[in-house]
Amino acid sequence: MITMNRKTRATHRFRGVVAGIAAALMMFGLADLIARAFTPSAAPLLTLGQAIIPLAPPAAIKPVIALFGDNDKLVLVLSTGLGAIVVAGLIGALAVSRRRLATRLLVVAGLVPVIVIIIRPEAGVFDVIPTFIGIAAGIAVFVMLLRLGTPQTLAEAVDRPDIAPSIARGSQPSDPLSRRRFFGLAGALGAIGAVTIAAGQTVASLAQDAGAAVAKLVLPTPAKKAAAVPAAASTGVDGTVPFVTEAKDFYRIDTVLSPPVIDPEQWSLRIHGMVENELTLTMDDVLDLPLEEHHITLTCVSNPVGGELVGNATWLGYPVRELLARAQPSTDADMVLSHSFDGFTASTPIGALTDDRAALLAVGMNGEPLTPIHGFPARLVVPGLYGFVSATKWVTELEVTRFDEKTAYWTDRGWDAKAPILVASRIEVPKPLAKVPAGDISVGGTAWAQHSGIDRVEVKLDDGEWTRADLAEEVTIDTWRQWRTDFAEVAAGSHTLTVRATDKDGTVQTGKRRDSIPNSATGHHHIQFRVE
Ligand SMILES: Nc1nc2c(c(=O)[nH]1)N[C@H]1C(S)=C(S)[C@@H](COP(=O)(O)O)O[C@H]1N2
Ligand SMILES: [Mo]
Repeated sequence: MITMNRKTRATHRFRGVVAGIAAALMMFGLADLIARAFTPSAAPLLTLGQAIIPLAPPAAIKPVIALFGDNDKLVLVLSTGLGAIVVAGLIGALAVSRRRLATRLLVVAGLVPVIVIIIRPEAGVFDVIPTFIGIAAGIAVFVMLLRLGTPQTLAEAVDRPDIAPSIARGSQPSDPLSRRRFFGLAGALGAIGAVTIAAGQTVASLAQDAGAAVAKLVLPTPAKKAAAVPAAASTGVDGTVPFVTEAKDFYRIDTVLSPPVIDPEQWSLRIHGMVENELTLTMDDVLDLPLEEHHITLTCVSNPVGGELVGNATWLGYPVRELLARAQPSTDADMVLSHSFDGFTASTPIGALTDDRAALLAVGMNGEPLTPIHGFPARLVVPGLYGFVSATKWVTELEVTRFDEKTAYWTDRGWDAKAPILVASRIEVPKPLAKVPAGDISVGGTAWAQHSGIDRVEVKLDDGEWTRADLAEEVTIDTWRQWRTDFAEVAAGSHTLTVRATDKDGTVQTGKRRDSIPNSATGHHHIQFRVE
C-alpha cells in the first residue's frame, strides 16, 4: 500500500532520528541554561536525574557511588540526557510515517520534566518557565528539520493511504543540496544544544546563589572551644592524609544532584513527635545558644576497606542532648528520625543523642559556616554512628519516635536501621603498587573507632608476624588516629602489607571480607608494593 521505496524510507527515517536528537539537545540545552541562571534547582536534566534516583534499584545505587565517587552526579545527568536523546530519536524515526503523532509524542515527552519539576516539594510557579521555553524551541527545531529533510507531502500522505501511492510515486530521492542543507542545519542546531547543555552544567550560578546565602551566616565565637590539634596527632610519615580534613577535600555522600541552597533566614528546626514540648528554632535562636566546638571523624557505611569515605573536621554546634531536654521526649521513644529539607531521613537511636557524647546540631566546619554540599546552614554530626543513620545534612526536623513505628531513607532500601561504626584501619603510605627504594621503609596510615577510640594498630609485612605500630597522640576518642611503623632493610622485590586495629573495647578488626550493605564492609586493608 505504501509505495515509498525502501532506500528512501530508510534515509528519511534516519533524518527523523537526527531531527529528534537535535530537538532534544536544543530543548534540554536551552531549558537547562535558562534554569541555571534563574532557578538553578529546577534545571530539567538535573530534576529528571534526581527523580530517577529513588526509582533505581537500591542495590545499584551504592555501587555506582563507589564506582564513580564524586562524579556520580555527572554520570547520572549524562545518562539521563542520553536516555532523553534515545527517546527523541525514536520519536523522530516515527515522524517519517506518523508526523502528527510524533510531534504530539514529543510534546508529551517534553512535559515529563515539567511534571517532575512541579511535584517537587520546593517548586515555585516560575520553575517551569525555562522548561516550557526549551520545549517550544525543541518542537520548532523538530518541525523545521522534518520539513527540510523529509518531504512533507509524502509524510502526510503516508498518514492518508488513500492518496499515498500517487504522491509517493512522485517523490524524488533527496538531492545532494537538500541533504547538505538538512545535515548542516541539524548539526548546527544539535551542536548549539550540546554546547548550552555543557554551559548549563558549568555556569553554576548556583555557587553565586549559595555564596550570598552563606555570607548571611556569621558564626559566633564558640562558648566552648575545641583544644588545638597537637603536632603529635600526626606521625609525620610523608604522604599520610592530614589529621584535619579541609572542607574542599571532605568526602561527599548524599542523594541530591545539587545541594539545596537554603536561606538561613528562612531555615528552622522543628522538634516534634513523642515530646512534651514541641519547639521550633530559627537560625538566630541557634546562633544565640552557647555553641561548642568538637573534633569529630565522620564515616560513610559505603566506605570500602581502605577507602576514602571518611573525614575529620572541627564542628561547631549545639548539643542535640540539650535541644531534646527542652522538648522532653517521652520515655517510650527510642529513635529520633531527622528529616532533611530534601526529603532524606536518618534514624538515630535516642541514646546516642542524649548520652554525654558530642552529638551536634552543627552550623560550622573548621571555623567556617558549613559549605552547601556539607549541609549549610545546619546538619547533624553524631560521634560513633555512620553518616546514613545520623549525619543528616540540611536538617529541618527532629521527629522523636520509635524504631517499630518509623523507618529511615536507607532502611527502606535494605540497610540497617541502627549502625554503629566498626573499628577500621587503612594503609596510606606506601601507595598501592608503589615502587619504593631499598632500605628502611616507613609505613603510615589512619585507624578509627569513633566513640570507643583506637587502642592498638598492628601491621604485617608479607606473611610475617603482626607488628605493633606506633600511635600518634589521641585527640579525642571521637577522632581518627594516625599510626606508623618502620621496617628495616626490606629486601628487593614484591611485598604485601596488611593492617588491623583494635578499639578500646577490645574488639579486633575482623579479617573476614564482607560487603558494605547492610552495615559496612569488613576485612583487613592490604596493599602490594615493590622494593627496588
Ligand atoms: N540530606 C542528606 N543528608 C545526608 C545524606 C543524604 O543523602 N542526604 N547522606 C548521609 C550519608 S550516607 C553520609 S555518609 C553523610 C556524609 O556527609 P558529607 O557529605 O558531609 O561527608 O551525610 C549523611 N547525610
Ligand atoms: Mo554514608
